[in-house]
Amino acid sequence: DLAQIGVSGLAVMGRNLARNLARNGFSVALHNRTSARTKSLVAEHGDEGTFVPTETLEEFVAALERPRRVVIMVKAGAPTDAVIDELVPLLDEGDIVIDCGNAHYADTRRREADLRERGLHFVGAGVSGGEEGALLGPSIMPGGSKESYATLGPMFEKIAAHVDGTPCCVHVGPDGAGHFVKMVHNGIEYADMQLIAEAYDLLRDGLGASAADLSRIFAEWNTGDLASFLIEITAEVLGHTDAATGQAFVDVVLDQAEQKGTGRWTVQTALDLGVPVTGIAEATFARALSAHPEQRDAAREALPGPARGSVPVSDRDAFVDDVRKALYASKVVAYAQGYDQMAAASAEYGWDIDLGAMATIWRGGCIIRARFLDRIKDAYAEERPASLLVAPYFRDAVAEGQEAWRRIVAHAAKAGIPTPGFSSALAYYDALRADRLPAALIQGLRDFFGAHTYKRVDREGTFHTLWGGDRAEVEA
Ligand code: NBP
Repeated sequence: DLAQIGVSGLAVMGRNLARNLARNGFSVALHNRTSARTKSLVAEHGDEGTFVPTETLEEFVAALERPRRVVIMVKAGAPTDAVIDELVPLLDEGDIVIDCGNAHYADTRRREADLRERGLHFVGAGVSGGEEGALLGPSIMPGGSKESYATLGPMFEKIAAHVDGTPCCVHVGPDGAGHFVKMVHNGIEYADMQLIAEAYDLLRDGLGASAADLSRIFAEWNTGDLASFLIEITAEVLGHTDAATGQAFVDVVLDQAEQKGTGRWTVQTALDLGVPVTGIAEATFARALSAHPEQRDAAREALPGPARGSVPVSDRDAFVDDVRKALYASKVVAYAQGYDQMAAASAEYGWDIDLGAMATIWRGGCIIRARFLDRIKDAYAEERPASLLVAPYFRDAVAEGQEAWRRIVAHAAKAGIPTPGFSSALAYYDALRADRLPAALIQGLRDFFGAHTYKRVDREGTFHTLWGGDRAEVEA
């Protein structure tokens, strides 16, 4: 019997995705560059469903029913191209190649165009949820043609996470739309984690709470508006004790954050689209700053400033609550910016992304799954708001928390605790709501040194002042 779908690339993600498909009743052909992974999967989990192990790509392709559905789950970049190049000559018109790795959306656009020319469908599908999600139900963000989704969608919707009976999988849009949205998801994940880390820092050093106290505080927060996977696992990580030393685990971990690049891609792309994603950018830069130990050593010696925790907190409970509100407000800003970026890309590439549906499919399976995504879904249910921040629910929630937010940012500045996420989010909020921005002065300066011209508030037209002469204004 021919298999309904094939998976090539059986490291942690591919292996679990293949098992998830098999457990849901689909027959799965298996392939990996080195066949040891294929063999161990069948040896350890062969009883979970119908697997068809193969050793060569030729065998793999021959094992699949047509049109073939071939999932590639290998390292992003050159390895993905290597597998596609080897695979394509073996396929027939109408077959579907699905890249479930973390590809850059521009690569996906290139591959999709290339395969389309050869009569094949190429689907770049974002898959979130890590190892466990792949096995038990990830959030899946497939791009590619509508036609390919018609055959693929029902399978993916079945293996995806479900929330209130709704699958966390939807056709995002053509070509690279799925991988774009996955990239922004990861960018928001960076921002979310940075904000959580700042809340931790403020409470740990600003208030002097222990890691165990903080574990309880985060567990408590996880019962309210902030309820989310990341807050839940923050409580877990902070509550963990290092077996070797008996210290809090968080205290024995080197404070240098690593990154695999999706945050950076999100920011690079946002710069090109002209969308301010300050929350994601600050989060990406904060990781970069942490990862320069020599510079930090030199600065620790040389730069004066207040000692952490030197600003007293009079009401501890009120301070904890203020931090919670600041975290929530900053998080809304980070999401608002990420949604703006998806909207801008959708317009730029003609993807017609349903932004409310993105919130729906992020409610389960993925790393940023959170209670408040339901509210985002609602915010996009009717007319698209100019910003998530002006959607009534979020407008009110942020307004309610803004006094606390301002107190916390001021406290952090006085106490020398860096809060790039909280502070930049507040600056964004204030800039967005400003009557007038100092951009007027910037335009004046640009006109002075470069004759870049300006517009006026009181008249149509484009103007230039003769700065080097009599300073008369001329129409440009
Ligand atoms: P890795 O990203 O570690 O890739 C390992 C797989 O790539 C193995 O199957 C390996 O084959 C294969 N491979 C490589 Br490397 N070079 C190859 C080549 N030239 N030709 C053929 N196969 C090649 O695996 P992963 O952690 O399972 O992730 C898979 C994808 O899923 C990645 O794109 C990743 O970014 C994405 N992703 C990962 C997570 C996560 O939590 N880990 C979450 C979401 C998405 P071999 O066995 O023969 O060496």
